[in-house]
Amino acid sequence: MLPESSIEKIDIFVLDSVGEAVSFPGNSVMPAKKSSALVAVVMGSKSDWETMRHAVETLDSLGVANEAHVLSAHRTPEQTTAFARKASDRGLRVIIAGAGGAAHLAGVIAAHTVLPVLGVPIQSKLQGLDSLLSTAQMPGGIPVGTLAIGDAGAKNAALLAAAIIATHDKKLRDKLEAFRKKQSESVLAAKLPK
Ligand code: RP5
Repeated sequence: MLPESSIEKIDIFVLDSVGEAVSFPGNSVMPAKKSSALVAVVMGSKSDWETMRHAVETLDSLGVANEAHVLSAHRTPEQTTAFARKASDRGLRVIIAGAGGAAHLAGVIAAHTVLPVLGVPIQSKLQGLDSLLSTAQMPGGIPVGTLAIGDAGAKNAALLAAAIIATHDKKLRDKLEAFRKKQSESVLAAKLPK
C-alpha cells in the first residue's frame, strides 16, 4: 500500500496532467481523502462520458451518493492503482469502471481492491466486442461483474451497484422496488399504432 503522502502527490499529478478532462458536471474532480460517495464511476477517457453518464444519472435518480473520474489503466497506471487501493478506506462500497477497446480498467482496479467492481464495455470501433471481451474475460481469482455494452450496461451497472448497497439499506431497496414497479407500469401502458 502506498503511504498517504504518495497518494496526495499522485492526486496533484492527475490534476496537472489531465486538467479539465477530469472535471464533470456535478462531480468531484479528484478523490478527497474521505468520500461521502458510496459508488465511484470511473472511465478510461472523457470520450466515455456520453455512455457513463447513464450510470451517474441512474445513481443520482436513486439518491445514491457517487463520484466520477477519468482514470486510465494505460495512460495513468499509477493513479489508477492508487485510486483502487484507497477506495475502500475512502468509504466507497462499489466501483463502476467503463472502458473501451483494450479495456483493462475494470480488471486493473479489481486487482487492487476487494470492493465489488462492475465493468461497462464501451462501444468501440469493433462495436464494443473488444471492450466486452477485455472486461469480461478475467482470469479466475479477480472478478469483474461485466454488464452489457454501452448505455444499457452503464445504466444496469448503476442499478446493480444500488442493489448491492440495498442489501443493507431498506430505504434504497424500497426505491429499487418502486423503480421496477414504475417500469412495469410503463411497459403495460404502451400504446401500439394498431
Ligand atoms: C479507452 O480508450 C477509453 O476507455 C476509451 O473508450 C478509448 C478511447 O479513448 P480516447 O482515445 O477517446 O481517449 O482507454
